[in-house]
Order: sequence, then C-alpha cells, then structure tokens
Amino acid sequence: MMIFDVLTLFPEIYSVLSESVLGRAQNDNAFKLNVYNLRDYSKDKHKKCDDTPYGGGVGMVMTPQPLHDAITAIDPERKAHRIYLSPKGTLLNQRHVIRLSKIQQVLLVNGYYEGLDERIIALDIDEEISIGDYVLTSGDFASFVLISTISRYLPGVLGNADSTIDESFSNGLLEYPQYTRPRNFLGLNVPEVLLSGNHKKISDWRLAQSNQITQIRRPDLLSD
Ligand code: 4H4
Repeated sequence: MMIFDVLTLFPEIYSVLSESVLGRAQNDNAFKLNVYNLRDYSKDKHKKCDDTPYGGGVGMVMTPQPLHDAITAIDPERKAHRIYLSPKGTLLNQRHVIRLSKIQQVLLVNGYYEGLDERIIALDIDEEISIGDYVLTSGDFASFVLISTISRYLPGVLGNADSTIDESFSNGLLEYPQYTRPRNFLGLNVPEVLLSGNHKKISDWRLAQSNQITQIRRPDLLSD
C-alpha cells in the first residue's frame, strides 16, 4: 500500500482529501496519508519556520532546522522517496506520475514563500518536482495535485481498472470528444459513428479525433 507522508504548514486543509474518491480510497486501504505539521518541529520560541534571505531580497526563506528535524523524524531510515514541490523542479507529466505511483513511500515536502534553504535540498531531498510553470501561494496545492493524480494509478482507487488506459496522455495524445445521453441536446446530435455499434469504426474515429485535437492544441506532445 502506497504511503503519502506530507510535511506542511497547514495540516488542517488535508481534510479535503478525506472526501469523494480519495476518501474512499483511504478507507479501502488503497493508500495511507500521514500529515505532519512543520511548526511542531521548530525550536523557535514562536514556532517560526521562515526567516529573511541572506544577501537581501524580497520574501522569506524556510529555515533549515524545522525542515531537517521534521524530515529525519518522519523518515529516520531514509526509506521514503523525498519530493520537494517547487517551480524549479522537474515538470510533472503522466510518465512521472506512473513512475511515482510505483514507489512504496513518498514524503512530500511543501515549499512556501521563496522556498527551502538550499542546504535542506542538498541534505534531505531526493527529487524536486513542479506541477507547472507558475507560482502558487502554497506548495500544498502541488501536493494535492500529486496525491490526486498518483492515486489514480493505485490498485482499487478507480472503479474500472481500465480507466487509466484510454485517457488523455495515456497514449501520448489528448483524449477524443466524449458524448452521453440524450442523442439530441438542444438540436445538437451525437456523431453517428458512435451510434453504429461498429467498434473498429468507433476506435478509428476516436484515434483520428485524438490526433487532430493534439495536433491543434498540443503539437508539442507529438514531438515527445
Ligand atoms: C516554492 C515558490 C519554491 C517559489 C514556492 C519557490 C509550486 C509549483 C509552487 C509556493 C512556493 C510555491 N510547487 N510546483 N509550481 N524560490 N510553489 O509554485 O524555489 O522558486 O510545485 S522557488
């Protein structure tokens, strides 16, 4: 069973992961979520976890002591794959998600403000991952994304074991258009091929649609 350890300044917000698919997945022991409050490890009398940057500059940097003591207390035998979430990390994509879903224990270290003191990255972090080329208010949103997308590849999380086979990015393409009842909605019909019952024609149509949509919207995916 996959274990997600999360080190955060806002442990209470992880209650949202007890809802819906992810809540059921935890109840079904598809994965375990352990949330740790970074402030509990600060030796500062005000439980501070940040300070001004050496060399000047705007913003605050996360101080090394709480981070190092928290990480070594959570993962004393260094069994977990320790991931720091920051805009400077490797850009997350489906290939990385599938790779990460095969790891038994992951420790997610959230960045805030201007990020971690560099020495903690050198000492205690195995991999730096970014969820996209933009800056969030809190690394927790990156952790939510990571837990959400990795969990889809864990046994028992998605009802239909095939759900991750035929979806966007699974074959390197964006997914084809989807339709459901009614056949005619406000004068708009479902493509006839989808009503034909001819599985070869449907499959060919869907692949053609995926290629066309990908070519138009994400040609970069075709050059991977
Ligand atoms: C962390 C900002 C590190 C800047 C942060 C740096 C992302 C992202 C993110 C809150 C915090 C921001 N985390 N993918 N994108 N100085 N985190 O924006 O290292 O660039 O994961 S820094």
